[in-house]
This record gives sequence, structure tokens and C-alpha cells, in this order.
Amino acid sequence: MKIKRQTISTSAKLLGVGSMALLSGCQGDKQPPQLPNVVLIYMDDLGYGDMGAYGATAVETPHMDRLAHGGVRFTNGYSSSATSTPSRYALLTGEYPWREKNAQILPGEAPLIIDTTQMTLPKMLQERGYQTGIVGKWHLGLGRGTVDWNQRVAPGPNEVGFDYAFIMAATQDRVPTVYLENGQVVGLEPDDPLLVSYRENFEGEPTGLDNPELCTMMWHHGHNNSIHNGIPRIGFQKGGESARWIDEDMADDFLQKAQKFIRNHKEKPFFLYYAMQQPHVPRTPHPRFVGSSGMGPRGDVIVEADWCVGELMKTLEKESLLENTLVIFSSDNGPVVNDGYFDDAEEKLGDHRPSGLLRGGKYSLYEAGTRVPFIVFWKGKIEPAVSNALVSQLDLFSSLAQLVGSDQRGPDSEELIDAFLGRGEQGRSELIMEATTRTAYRQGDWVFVPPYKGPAVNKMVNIELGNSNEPQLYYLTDDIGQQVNLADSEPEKLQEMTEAYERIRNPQR
Ligand code: NG6
Ligand code: CA
Repeated sequence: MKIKRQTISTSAKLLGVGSMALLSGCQGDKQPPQLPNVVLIYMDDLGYGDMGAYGATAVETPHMDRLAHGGVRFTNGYSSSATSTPSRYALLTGEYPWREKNAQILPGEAPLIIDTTQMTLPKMLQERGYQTGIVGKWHLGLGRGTVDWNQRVAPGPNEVGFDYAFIMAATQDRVPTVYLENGQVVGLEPDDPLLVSYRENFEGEPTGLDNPELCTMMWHHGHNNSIHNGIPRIGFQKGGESARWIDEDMADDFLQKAQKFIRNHKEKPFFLYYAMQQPHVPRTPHPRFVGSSGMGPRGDVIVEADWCVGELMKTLEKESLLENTLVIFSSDNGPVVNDGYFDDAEEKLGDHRPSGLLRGGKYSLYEAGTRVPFIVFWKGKIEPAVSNALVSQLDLFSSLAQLVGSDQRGPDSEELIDAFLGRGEQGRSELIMEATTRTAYRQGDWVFVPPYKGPAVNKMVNIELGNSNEPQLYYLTDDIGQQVNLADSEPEKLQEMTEAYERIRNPQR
């Protein structure tokens, strides 16, 4: 059946009223309102143009598209940064990542950057009786400085609000290449301790730089330290052989843990943060997905991830949880094609445009750095719609707090539950976007990019970063691709945008 599309401004209406009222059954019901489960599916480097529902034709994503077509699909939904750590920091704290100097791409041995006394999204939900879990990529640091991977590693996700955590510490291209379950490295044998260093190699250990003959995937830039599974990584490690993950199984490993979490916690409300690893490098689809996209490993892992989303949704359905589960789908930052390995991603890209019509990509201050697929799905509670409201992942904290009746609010997080549930197009009026500590500003449909020194293009990844000696001003309504800089022709607007931006970034001035 073809779903009739509609825009919110015309006719979409939610099948209920008032966020708390939404949660209760009949009026006068003596039962306390039943809180909905929340499942946050978070992709890694999936671009605005990487999904069928956002215009992709070369790669098929039927399961993600089903969420998009059955829920609210945001066209102006943003991650908080053009890289992972800062986006994830903002997602969990509701605070702009540029306020926290440590919220930058972290190595695998970095200390935890969220203060354990800080209020977080999962802690807020715990206070409301939720059981909380994270499965997948963490990338917010672990421990307090020097980590002994052979002891329980803490503080980490358990200490900032997750009752359950099955994670990789950083990224799949960084050591250690092991999973941690509630702080313990999974499958570690005491007689083969795991050692990790980002400063120097361990004597006698092969590296991508010295031993290319041991690599089944070659590094293009960076990624030439310790080799695991034929893939050279960032950082050095030794030992812990029995604990090492198999890259091709990672999607299944995370999916199974996510499904198990749902099955084990279905009696009380739960929050599951399913932080998937695709399509971040190294792209290692399970053999059953190899060749599935015709676009090489980058396309194949998108197909794999799409399948995982479908399987997760099936689990919710099988457990009769769909009508009581709010599903949020998004990505931590924009897309990159070559992010440091020779993996055919460029050669086989064909006509596919991971950024869609947007300019830039991962690491970029232009739109494709942070404007990402953003979908909110709730069977029976949300009518399918496309929303143009300006929303950020930053806003999930306060908006979910509204939904579950919590008084907690994130410092920079806006209360946009109505927009998220498709009850109107009233989103933010303004937003600061970040890319590796640089920031840009959106207000309405205008975007201001302040002047930044540095290369205009990162030649390694072939992405325009947004750096220019001149201020840039774009009007997205007419120019979604940010091709026409209006800074000279619209001096008043430029002035207004500059001042509004400075008010947020440098309030003391
Ligand atoms: C970069 C890596 C890149 C990726 C990124 C983090 C190099 C040359 N590049 O430093 O491959 O790992 O960090 O990506 O090492 S993110 O999505 O987790 O932010
Ligand atoms: Ca990422």
C-alpha cells in the first residue's frame, strides 16, 4: 500500500493530545500513565543522501525507509557536530559540544568526558523508572586517565546513566578492538592481558606501516598502526587475542545484544541506545551482504545496517511493543567516502551522492556535515508526515523529558516534543552547528559561516570544510547547495546573523 504523504502544516494530526495525556489510556483511568519505550537508532557517518527516503536510488534501504514513511521524516534535522564524539556528547547531555573542550574525536584510551555528576538523557529516564541500555559505539571516553583493560574499566556508560552497556570503546578503526560489557572486556583470558597505547608500538608487534604484506585492507591515510583481522588501525595494542572482535560479525553481535536487551526489559519501560557502526570505516560487511549494493563495502554495509534496523523492528513487533515504543533514527554526522582505507568506496560510488544535494560532508561546516537523516516513528501514535521544522539531536534530551513528565532539561536543549511527534512545524529558531571546534550558525533559512583559516578542502577525504577568509552567508530556501555567498549583497543580514551568532558563542562580549 502506498502511504499518502502529507506535510504537517496542512493536515497531520497526532492521535492524541498533550504529551502526558498521550501516555495515558482513558480519562479517569486509575492506572498511572504507561511510559513508552524509547529506542534510539544512531548510525555512524550515514549521510543525508544515503537513504531511499532521502532521495537515494543507487542504494536500497527499505527498512529505514519504512520508518521514514510511517513516521515523521525531518528535512531539517541536525546532529550537533560533523564528527562523532561531540555529537554523542551533545546527544546525551543536551549541551552544545563546543562548550566542552574535550568533546573532540577521542582515541580509544581517552578518559570519560561526561562528568559523572552531570545530568544526562539516560539518567533523566532512569529517574522516571526507565531501564536504560546502550549497545554499540560509545566514543565518549572510559576511565579517568590510565586504563587497565584487564580490570573493570570505569567510569563509563554505567556511571553516566546506562544500566546495561555492550560497547566498543571508540571506533572500529581504533584500538582496542574488543567489546566491553558493563566495563569488562568480553572474552579476555587472564594469561593474555590486553595492552593498549596511542604513543608507541609494543615490541615485535606488526604495524600497517611496516607490514603491508599482512594487510587485507590497505590504509590510505592514517590507520597504519596495529593490525587486527588484516586491517591496520589507529593506535597500538598487544595481547587479549581471545577477546578481539571479528569485524564482519560486528553488525550481528550488536543486533543480537540489542534484541536481547529488548526481550529482557520489556516488562518495564526501557530506553535502548542502539549505536550502530555503519557506514564508518573500516567497512566490513558480513559475507552475506558482500556485493549486495553493487557499490562496494560502503554500500554493502548500508544494506547490512538497513537489514539490522528491519530485524530490530521485527523484534519490537514480535514482543508486541511497537505501539508503545517511540523509535528515533538518525546519524552522528555527515558522510565521507574515503575516510582512510582503500576500500573501493570512491571507485564504485557511481551516481550515488551520500550528501544528497547538500554541500560538504563529514568534518564540514557546510550543511552535509551536520544535516542528517532524522526520523521519529511511533506506530499508531504518529501519522506519517514530512516535517521541515528545524530540530537538532541536542533537543532530544528536553523533548523526551517533556514526554515522560520529567523536569530535567539540557542546557542547550529545546522543548520540541510537539515537533518531534508531528504535532506542528514549530522547531528551533536558531542553531549552532559544529565541525572540529569551528562553528556556523543557522537562523530560519539563513546560514552564516564565519571566516576560518585553514584549507578549503581536506584533500585526504576530498571534502570542502567550509574554511574561507571571508564570511559566508547562504539562503537555503533558494540555495540548498550553498553555492551563492550573499555576504556582500546582503550586508544587513550578514550583520544581523553575525551578532546573533556572537551572542551565543561569546555572550560576555
Ligand atoms: C579521523 C580518522 C577517521 C575517523 C575519524 C573519526 C584518520 C586519518 N582519520 O581522525 O578515519 O576515524 O577520525 O570518525 O585517522 S568519527 O565518525 O568517529 O568522528
Ligand atoms: Ca561518525
